[in-house]
Amino acid sequence: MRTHRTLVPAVLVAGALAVAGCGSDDSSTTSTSSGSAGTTPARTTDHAAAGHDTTAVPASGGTPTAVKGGKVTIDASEFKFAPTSMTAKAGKLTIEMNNIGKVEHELVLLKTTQKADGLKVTGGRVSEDDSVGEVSETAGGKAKSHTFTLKPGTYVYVCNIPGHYMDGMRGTLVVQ
Ligand SMILES: [Cu+2]
Repeated sequence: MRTHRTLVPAVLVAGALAVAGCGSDDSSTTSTSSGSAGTTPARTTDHAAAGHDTTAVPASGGTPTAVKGGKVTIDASEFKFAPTSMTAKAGKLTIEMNNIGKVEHELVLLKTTQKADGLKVTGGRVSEDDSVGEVSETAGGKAKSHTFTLKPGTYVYVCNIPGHYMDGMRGTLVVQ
């Protein structure tokens, strides 16, 4: 299963970069597309060659935000977090979730080596067995904080309100 799983994030990263307007070199590719998906590993290297830093980009895409001072604000909305990838130092980290959306969101932090977009979904939610804490459900327009004590490793943060993870509410945190 592992060899199969590695292919998917590569394609997703390529797609995410294209959506983010990373260069204009992709504009003509759709004209020859005949619907056979998943054949574009070359596109990732094109972006790397164009000077975009793809080496440290997790599956969720974007350049990791380096958290300084042990505190970070993550914006939540329908249906995403911003930023979607972060790095932080081990120890205490206060995450303020600022719900700039209209519906309720939460932020559950999971210590896992799985990719942010690779968690198993059951009934619209992911398992919280690996949870190290959470910013609990917060209404639209409100903010709430939680202070975590984090060991080095990789973490994924999700909104685990049914359906929200699948709709894109996930991100990656690397603790050093
Ligand atoms: Cu949500």
